[in-house]
Amino acid sequence: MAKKTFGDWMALAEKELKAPPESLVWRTPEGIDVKPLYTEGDIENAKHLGSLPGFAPFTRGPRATMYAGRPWTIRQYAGFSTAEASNAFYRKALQSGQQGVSVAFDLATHRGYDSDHPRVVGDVGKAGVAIDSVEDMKILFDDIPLDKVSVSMTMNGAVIPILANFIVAGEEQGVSKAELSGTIQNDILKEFMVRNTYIYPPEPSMRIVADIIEYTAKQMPKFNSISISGYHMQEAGATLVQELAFTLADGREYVRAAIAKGLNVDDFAGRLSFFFAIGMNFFMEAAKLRAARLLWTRIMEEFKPQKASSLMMRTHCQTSGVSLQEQDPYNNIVRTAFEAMSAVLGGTQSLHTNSFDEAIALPTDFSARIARNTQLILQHETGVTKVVDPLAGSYYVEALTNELADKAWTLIGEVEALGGMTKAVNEGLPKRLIEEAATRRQAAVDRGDEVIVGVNKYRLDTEEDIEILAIDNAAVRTAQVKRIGETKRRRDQARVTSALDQLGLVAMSGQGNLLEAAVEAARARATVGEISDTMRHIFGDHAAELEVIKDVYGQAYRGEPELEVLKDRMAVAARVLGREPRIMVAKLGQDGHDRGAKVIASAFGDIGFDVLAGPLFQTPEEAADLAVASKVDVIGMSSLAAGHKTLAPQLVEALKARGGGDIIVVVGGVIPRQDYAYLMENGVAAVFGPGTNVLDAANEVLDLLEGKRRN
Ligand code: 2CP
Repeated sequence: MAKKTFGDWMALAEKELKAPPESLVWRTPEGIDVKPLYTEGDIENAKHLGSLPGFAPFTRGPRATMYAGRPWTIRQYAGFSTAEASNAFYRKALQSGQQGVSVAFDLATHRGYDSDHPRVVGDVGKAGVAIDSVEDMKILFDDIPLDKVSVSMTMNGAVIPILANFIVAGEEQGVSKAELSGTIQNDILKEFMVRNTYIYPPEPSMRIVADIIEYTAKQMPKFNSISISGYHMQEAGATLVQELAFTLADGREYVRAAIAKGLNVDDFAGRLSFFFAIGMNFFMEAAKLRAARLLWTRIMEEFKPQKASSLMMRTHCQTSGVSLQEQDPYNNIVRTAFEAMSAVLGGTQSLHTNSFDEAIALPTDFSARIARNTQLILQHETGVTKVVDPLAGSYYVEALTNELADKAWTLIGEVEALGGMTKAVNEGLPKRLIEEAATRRQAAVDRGDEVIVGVNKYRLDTEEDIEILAIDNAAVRTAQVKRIGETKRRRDQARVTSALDQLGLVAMSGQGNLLEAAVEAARARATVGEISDTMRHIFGDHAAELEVIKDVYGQAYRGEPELEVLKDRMAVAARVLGREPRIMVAKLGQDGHDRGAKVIASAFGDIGFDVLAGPLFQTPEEAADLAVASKVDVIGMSSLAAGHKTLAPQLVEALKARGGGDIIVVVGGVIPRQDYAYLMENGVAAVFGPGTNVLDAANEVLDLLEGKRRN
C-alpha cells in the first residue's frame, strides 16, 4: 500500500470534519497555534533533537538515569501556625513517605516583623509558621536530623535572619553548616514582579542575594543558594512563555551579581536551582521544563564555566494553585494528579502536589495525605519512573519544546535590550505583561471561552461544605509574644547589641557578608525583627508603585450585551451620584498576593468604576483613612492569606470610627464559605469567593449601591 502523505490526511480530515482542518487550530495564551496533528515535518528544523540525558544541554534531563536511578524528591510545602504544630506535621509526613521538608513561613516572618509587632496582628501564624528567633527554629526541627533530611525554606524578604537562624539551629543540633542540605528561595526579583514579600529596595536586595550565594558557596557546599522561581509568575497570570523567559532572565541576573561579587562561576553555578509552576496545559508544561533546561545551558555557556554541572538546570515544581477551584473541590485531586504527571514527564527533581482544599483554606491532615499519596502512587504504581524522558521524540512535544524555547528566547532578548532583569523590573515590563495576561485570562474564563469544570460549566446545584482547618490566630500570637519575651529576658543583651551593630556596619559599608554577620546575631538570640530592622534602618523600605491595567478586560467583552447592560446601569449610577461610583481595592496586612486585586481593579475600571488601588500592606486603620479621605463608595478588600476574619471586621470598625460607616465593604479572595456568615454579621455587605464572575460581582456591587441610595 502506498504511504499516505500529509496532504492525504488533510483531505480525509476535511471530509470527516466538513470544514477545513485549520479550523481546529487552538491558539494558546502563549500565542502558540496548536494544530490537531503533528508529523515529522514539524520537527525538521528543531536543533535541540538528538541529545542524551545527563549531558548538556540537558533537554532530556539533568541526570543520566533520572528516576530510574533515583525518583524525584516528594517535597510538600507546609507550615502550620506554630513551630510545634509544624514540627509534628513534618515528622509525621516523613514517616509516611515524604522525602524532604519544605517550610512555609507566616507573612509576618516573610516581611521581617516579630509576632509582637502591631502591624502584623492579623497575620501571625496565618498561611505558615511564625518564626521569631532561633528558639522557634530549634523547635521546628526538633528530632529531624538536619544532616540527613534536606530542608527547603521559602523565604525572600527576611532571608538573612531566617537562613542565619537555620544555620544556628543546625549548629545547636550538632550539625555543622557544611553538612546542611537544602534550598533557600532567596529570589527577590520575582518578589518585585509578582509575589510582593520584599522588604528593602532592589539594589540592597540584590546584594543580599549575592551575599547568600557567596556564603553558601564558601561554607555550605550541600546547600542550594537560591530557588529561581517562575512559580509565582504563573500564579499571577503569566503565560508559560513569560514564566520561562522571566525566570531564566532572573537567573542570568543573579549569576552576574555573584560574579560581580568576585566569585568564580564554577564555585556557585552548580548550586543554583529553579522552581516552576505546573498548570493544566499537560504537554506544554512538560515541554516547558525541557525547554527551560535547554535555554539555561545556552545562557550559562556565556559565562564560560569549566564544570558541566554549572550548565545544568535542576528544578523543583509545584502543581498550580490557581488551577484549584472552590467549586466541587474534589475535582482538584484530579487536576493535581494530571499536573504532577506532567511535571514528572518534564523531568522535575522535586515536587509539591497541592492539597485539594488549598483554594479554600490551609490543608488538613486528610487533604495533605491525598496530595502526598498522589506522588507515591505515581512513583510506585504507574511505571513512569522506569524510563528516562519518555516523551522524547513525540512530534508534538518536541515541536512545543522548540517553539517555547524560541518564543522565550525572544522575550529574554527584550529584557536584555532593557539592560537586564533589574532594569526591566524597575521599568515594570514583566509586571505589566503578566497583569495583562492575567486580566485576559479572567475575561476568557468569565466568558466561558476557557472551560473550568464545576465553575463556568457543569456547576453543581448545591455545594457540600468540606472540613477545613481553622487557625486560632490570637492564640498563636499570644504564645509567640510570650516566647519572644522569655528569649529576650534570658539573652545577653550586650552581645546582642554588639552583634547587631556589627551587622549594621556590614550593611552600611558594603564590605563583608551580611549573612556571616547575621549568624552571630542569631547565635546571640537577636530576633528576626531586630535583624531585619537593623538592615531596614540602612537600606530603607521598598514601596511599590501601583499601576492599573486598562482596556484588556473591556476589550475581551467589547460589544457583548452583558457588558453593555452593566455599563448602562453604571451610567445611571453615575448620574445619581453626580460622578462615577468610586471603589477602593484594598489589600490589608502582610498579604501581598495581589493578582485578584489587580484583576478586579482593572476589570472594574473598564466597566466604568472610578478605581482607587490602595497600597499593599496597609493596616485596617490606614485603609479606612484613605477610603474616607478619598470619599469612596465601596471598599473591595482582597484577602488570600486567611487574615479576613481578623482584618475585615477591623476595617468596618475603623471606617465607623472615622465617620465612614456608610462605605460599603465587600470582601473577595480565598474565603471559605463557612466564614461568610461571620463576615456578614460583622459589617461586610457581600463576599466574593474563588470562581466569582467579575461581571456578576460588579452587578452585585451596583445592587448594594442602589440599595444604599434607597435607604
Ligand atoms: C538525583 N541524584 C541522583 C540521581 N538523581 N543520584 C544518582 N542517580 C540519580 N538518578 C542525587 C543528586 O545528585 C543529589 O545529590 C541527590 O540525589 C538529591 O537529588 P536532587 O535532584 O538534587 O533533589 P533535591 O535534593 O530534592 O533537590 C532538588 C532541588 C532543590 C530542586 C535541586 O533546590 C529543591 O529541593 N528545591 C525545593 C524548593 C522548594 O521546595 N520550594 C518550595 C516552594 P547531591 O546534592 O549530592 O548532588 S513553596 C512555594 C510557595 C508557593 C511559595 O513560594 O510561596
